[in-house]
Amino acid sequence: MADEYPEILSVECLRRPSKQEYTKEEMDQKVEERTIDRTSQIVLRKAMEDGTDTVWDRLERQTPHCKFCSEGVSCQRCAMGPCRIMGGDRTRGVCGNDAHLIVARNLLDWVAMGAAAHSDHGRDVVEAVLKGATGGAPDYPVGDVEKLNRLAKEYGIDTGGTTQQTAERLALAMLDEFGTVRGELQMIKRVPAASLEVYKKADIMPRGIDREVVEAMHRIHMGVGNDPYGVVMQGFRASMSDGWGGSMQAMEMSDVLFGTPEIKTSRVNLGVLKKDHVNVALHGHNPVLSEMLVKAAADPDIVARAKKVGAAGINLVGLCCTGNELLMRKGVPQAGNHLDQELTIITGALEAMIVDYQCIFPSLPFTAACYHTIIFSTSPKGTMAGSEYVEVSPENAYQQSKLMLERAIDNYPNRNEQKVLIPDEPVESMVGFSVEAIKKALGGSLKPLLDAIVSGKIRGAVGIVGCNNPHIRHDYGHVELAKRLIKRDILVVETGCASIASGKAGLLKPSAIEMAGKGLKEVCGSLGIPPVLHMGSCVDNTRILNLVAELASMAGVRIDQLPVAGAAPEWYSPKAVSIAEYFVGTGVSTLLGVMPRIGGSPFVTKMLTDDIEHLLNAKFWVEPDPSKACAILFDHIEQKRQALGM
Ligand code: BF8
Repeated sequence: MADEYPEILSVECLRRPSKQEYTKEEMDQKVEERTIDRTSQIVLRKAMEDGTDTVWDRLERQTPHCKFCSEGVSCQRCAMGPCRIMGGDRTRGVCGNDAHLIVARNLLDWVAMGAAAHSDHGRDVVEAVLKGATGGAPDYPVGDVEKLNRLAKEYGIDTGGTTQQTAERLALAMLDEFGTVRGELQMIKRVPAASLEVYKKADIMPRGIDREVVEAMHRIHMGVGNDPYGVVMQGFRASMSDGWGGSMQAMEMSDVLFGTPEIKTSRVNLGVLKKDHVNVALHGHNPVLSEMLVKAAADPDIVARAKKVGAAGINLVGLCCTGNELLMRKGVPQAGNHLDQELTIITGALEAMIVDYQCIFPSLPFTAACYHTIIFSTSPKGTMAGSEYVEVSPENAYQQSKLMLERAIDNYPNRNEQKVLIPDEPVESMVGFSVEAIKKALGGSLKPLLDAIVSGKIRGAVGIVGCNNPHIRHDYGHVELAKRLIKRDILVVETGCASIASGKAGLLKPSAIEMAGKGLKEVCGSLGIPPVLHMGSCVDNTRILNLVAELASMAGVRIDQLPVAGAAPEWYSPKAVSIAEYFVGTGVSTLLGVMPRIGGSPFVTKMLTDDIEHLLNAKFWVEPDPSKACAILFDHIEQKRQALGM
């Protein structure tokens, strides 16, 4: 068996194919075209000179893409096909489905995938709380008792006994929501009653987290969901089970375990790596692992071992969303976002990268083989060919974390100084804007923010969220949109890779108010905060849901009446599709910078960008140009203001 897969089992350096040679001029041009971040440019240039393959090189080799796949009209859902809708006499697949149904099913598949990923992450966090409370995982005590009690009250749980008893009851109540027989989720009731009515009328109230994902999978099976409208609508309901269920549980229970984020300052970009330290990058999503690594890195045995090999210490840095979680709570510096994951290795200064799951390139062990980096995979769900597997669970996380850090330290002498390039000057960033932290900054409530919006000093707010996608110049979509919005006095709140893009571009510094319009500058300047607020990881998009729910309740209006919008300028992931759908489902119209694969169906495209507004009072736009995107969002916000008589 092993002989059949030699290329998988031998972990060899992933080189750019020799036919894909770049001249010096081409390298200069490509570096500029591929990313706007200065430190990413420096290391990308090194990658090209080293001949190491990157995501951009692979995209180039995959281009041009299949038109049928890009428009969503290829179907691989059963063994009678595969089919493509090509026009002429081929307007239906073998089973008789047309372009609209194929597009709708493919879209629902993506939403379900994204909702499942977020929610399964949520389940892992809740299980860690449960194990911490019942003695199985003593390294996970409750870190925020106040939040625990607040949530318990919301779930109607008695807080009379010990903290552990409350945590156990709350965790069980949340786990019950994955397959509940009660038929409704608890936290969606945070929205104003009038918004709830809209969801009920549209029939997108989620009945259970697993249930909606399973039903989505059922509906896309051949011969079940045979009506594109019904198939698309199930996507909204599945995404709502993510936003108001799985992701919200992940966010709230991570706060319960590790503390609710508070405002703090840290540093961002590839320059956070240190020449004289053992550098270890934490990549993935779940803080259950990364928080333990932070704890283990402070263990005196570990520190002493690092010194013994001649290093000044251990330097933990974050990547992607687990990095965002650590940045928010612990101020751990962030090396970069999605398209920086390979570059972090290519600096030649990384002793180890420790991953759990989601958004991790399967090629990383092969990139690492060009340098000296060890890739550790840790989750049974996220095993990875070519990595070193160290299984981590809440029961053994501390010991396993120490073990991986020891291996990283022992790898420090293998660093080849000739191959090292660490760009200098990380950018200072103010982070940690949980809703609780925003309230604290405002003196205890969101009222001053609402007043500033009503008075017009702040015209409204936009949540810029989501990924990087090599189809878009790295960070360009996020940064250019954010700059334009703040100039027009629109407050920007950010999560995920978008927020890291802003950090690298200096938009998370309080001094960035100089780029803002007069009113926003005045409000943020008086508070000493930046005009772009870092609200965390992708599951922390639920903090944005809570923010709009509270603002709407305070104003006595529905969420869809607020002068707010969402934007995902560089999205790539099915998780982002689920987020976008629960934003729109909740009542927050959302702009996408990358066209989803729905272009092959005029019906589905019109439904999402137009007709759905009659049902949900919110819709999608697709616009890759930041200038035009800003104009769309600004007009939308002004229309909402006008409708409210502001
Ligand atoms: O969950 S923003 S690239 S890292 S999917 Fe992934 Fe997108 Fe980054 Fe986090 Ni979210």
